[in-house]
Amino acid sequence: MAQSARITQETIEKLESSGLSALAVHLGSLDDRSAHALLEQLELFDLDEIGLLVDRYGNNYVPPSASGDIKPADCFALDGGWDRETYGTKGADLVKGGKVACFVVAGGQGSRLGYEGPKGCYPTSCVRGKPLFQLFAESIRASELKYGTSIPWMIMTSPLNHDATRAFFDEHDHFGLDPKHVLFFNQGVMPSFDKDTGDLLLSNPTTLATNPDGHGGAYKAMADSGALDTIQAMGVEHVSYFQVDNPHAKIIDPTFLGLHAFAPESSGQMSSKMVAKASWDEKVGVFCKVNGRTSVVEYSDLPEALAKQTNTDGSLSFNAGSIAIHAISTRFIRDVLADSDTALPYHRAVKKVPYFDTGSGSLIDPIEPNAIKLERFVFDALRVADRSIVMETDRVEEFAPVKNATGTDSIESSKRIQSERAARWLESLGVSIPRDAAGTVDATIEISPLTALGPEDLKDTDLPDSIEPGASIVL
Ligand code: UD2
Repeated sequence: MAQSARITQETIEKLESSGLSALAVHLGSLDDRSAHALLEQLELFDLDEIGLLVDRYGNNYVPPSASGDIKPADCFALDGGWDRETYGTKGADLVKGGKVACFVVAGGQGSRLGYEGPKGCYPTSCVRGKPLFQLFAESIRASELKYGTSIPWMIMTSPLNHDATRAFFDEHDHFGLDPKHVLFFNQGVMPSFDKDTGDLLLSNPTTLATNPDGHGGAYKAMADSGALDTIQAMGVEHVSYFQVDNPHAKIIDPTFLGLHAFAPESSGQMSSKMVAKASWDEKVGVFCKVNGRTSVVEYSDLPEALAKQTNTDGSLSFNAGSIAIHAISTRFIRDVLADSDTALPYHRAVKKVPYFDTGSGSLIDPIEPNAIKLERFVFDALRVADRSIVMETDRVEEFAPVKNATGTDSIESSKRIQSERAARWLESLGVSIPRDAAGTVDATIEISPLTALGPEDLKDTDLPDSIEPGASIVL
């Protein structure tokens, strides 16, 4: 087949020099239109960089050892010793001054939940089954009313769910938010490649197999989409970052924002929240000081001996679990982008990726993991911040993740935590709550974010004196 005029010798040589010769041969076998379609995709990538990444993360890959001096990170503890009130006031002033935007990473699918749509569309609230996106939108709306300001919300999607996510918000009229202040953008993708040969995989004869580039792709996606320029033009200086799978994330938290931006211990670049780990092997990243720098060491990378290490009182030494809640200055986002190769190394995952086999001309659904996927992690940037602080928060208050269909971090466990938090808010105001012998709430209680963002917002609400066992109530 005559080669397409567009497949110049230069393209072939570039592919071959990047170690992608199998792709060069395949391109040569395609007709013009097909070759053009595949070339268009290839031109989205820096093939030299891809060739280097394939070489580094393919057969020659050397796993990074959790090397260096690893110590537990310092944290601003829940039980105080620091001036929560002053930082809360300063943080509230930031919000009132329009200097804070929210940002949710929502590129993941709900597949671990057995739900095929965007995770944010998943019915989650414990009585009404409000979707995650609605709970966040109502929290933002309530915060706008509470602080008398507009709060822009960035939503990072992935090619897997971008259109469905946008359609969902259109269908629900942005849940009462001003559409001009809800900024959707797609994260980037990376080519998946064969773990043995390093060849880029195809999902069909004219399409590269790609994977979302990780929540660490958020920095580049914010900039490339123009969303970062937009929020900075609105006067935003700090971004409140959270994950779509946590309905309890306190996405406008003046105390955290004030500590992040004004504590002398903080450089105001990137700060984090933590909860005390439930167990040494809880599947959360752990805040550490690595060679003196605040870092998150993912649970899979923390040596078991350190994860199990205890203090003299028996508590875990490395007990600061990351719940993926951060405050990030817009200036720091620019700094990370300027130095992303250092700030955001790729992480390698070996996965099963169905692919088009150019030899046999058939689609292969591999039985064993056959491909390398590369992604970046948002928290790797912590190490390039000058002084990054970690604030402890309460697990029930701020961590009710929905990741799995059953068991740990499931919709069931999240609903139990939702009722527990609502019960604690009501008990703090004198409402009698039924609890079983184990102390678990014997009712299902949902408090809408539009009713209260915290117990302090219920002081003027008409509350029942008590709740009947087994009741299901919404406030
Ligand atoms: C993450 C953290 C873990 C802990 C836990 C808290 C990592 C690697 N681990 O575990 O340390 O903080 O959360 O719940 O992050 N996402 C995107 N685009 C992507 C990949 C992920 O938007 O390309 C989003 C995804 O929608 C989800 C979040 O990032 O909301 C975390 O995704 P994950 O499933 O990779 O991480 P997980 O939950 O295992």
